[in-house]
Amino acid sequence: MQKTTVEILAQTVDDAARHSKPIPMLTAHHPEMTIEDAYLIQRESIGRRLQRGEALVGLKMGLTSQAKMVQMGVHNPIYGHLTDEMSRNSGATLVISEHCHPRVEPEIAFLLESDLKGRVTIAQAKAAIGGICAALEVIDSRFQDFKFTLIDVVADNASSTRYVLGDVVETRDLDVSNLGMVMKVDGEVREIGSSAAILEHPLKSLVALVHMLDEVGEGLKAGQVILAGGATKAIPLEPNTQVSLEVQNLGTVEFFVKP
Ligand code: OOG
Ligand code: MG
Repeated sequence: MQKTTVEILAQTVDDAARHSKPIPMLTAHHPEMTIEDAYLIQRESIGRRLQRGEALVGLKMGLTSQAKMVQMGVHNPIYGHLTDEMSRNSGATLVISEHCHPRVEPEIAFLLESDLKGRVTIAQAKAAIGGICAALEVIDSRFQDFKFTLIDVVADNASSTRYVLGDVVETRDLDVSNLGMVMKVDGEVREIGSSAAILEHPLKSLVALVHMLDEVGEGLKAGQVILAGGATKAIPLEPNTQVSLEVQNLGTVEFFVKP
């Protein structure tokens, strides 16, 4: 794919995000697009955000659980980039009209205290973690009806739009392999899961991310936040509700939803 086409399609997804206006899938008009093209478009669209003054603060894994793969009909893990503009504190209010059709999913986040690059092992990935927290990710596909192919969702920065982190638990010794996760709306249980649903172990998700980045000569940096991926299917945000997630040993994170 030509550089100019990459730039045009990056602008298309970026504009759809900025104006909360869903667009047709990019592959509808560009059936020749490859997954490599899609990641180039993703990086170009993040470049546009950085030019507007946003800062890159981390990365996310997506489609790492069976529940998510089944829900979206896409069966390969992917990654996306996170900027400071997407971050909200626990207790914040999120506004539905700032998005196309936002959904929320329960996650675990890692905060890195050292760089991670290359063909790292699970032990090396674990040693690079300085903190862990419960996280709610709000995703918002820019594609009509929240429907996409693997290539489209990668170009759309893995549907990233907002994420909310709970308090940081500063222990890399915590066993995150099978932590209970309960997501509630207005105090009513909506999704129940385990961190084991995230590629069998959230640390495997972190390792998979580092390996995918290594394929393009990149790596993770100290200070970055990494979302490991949704443990259950995502549910649509409903106006005038409170969404919370409790993760075993990690505490609770919550946000409020306005129309
Ligand atoms: C793609 C993003 C998936 C996750 O945690 O699985 C994702 C989507 O479902 O729109 O963030
Ligand atoms: Mg997610």
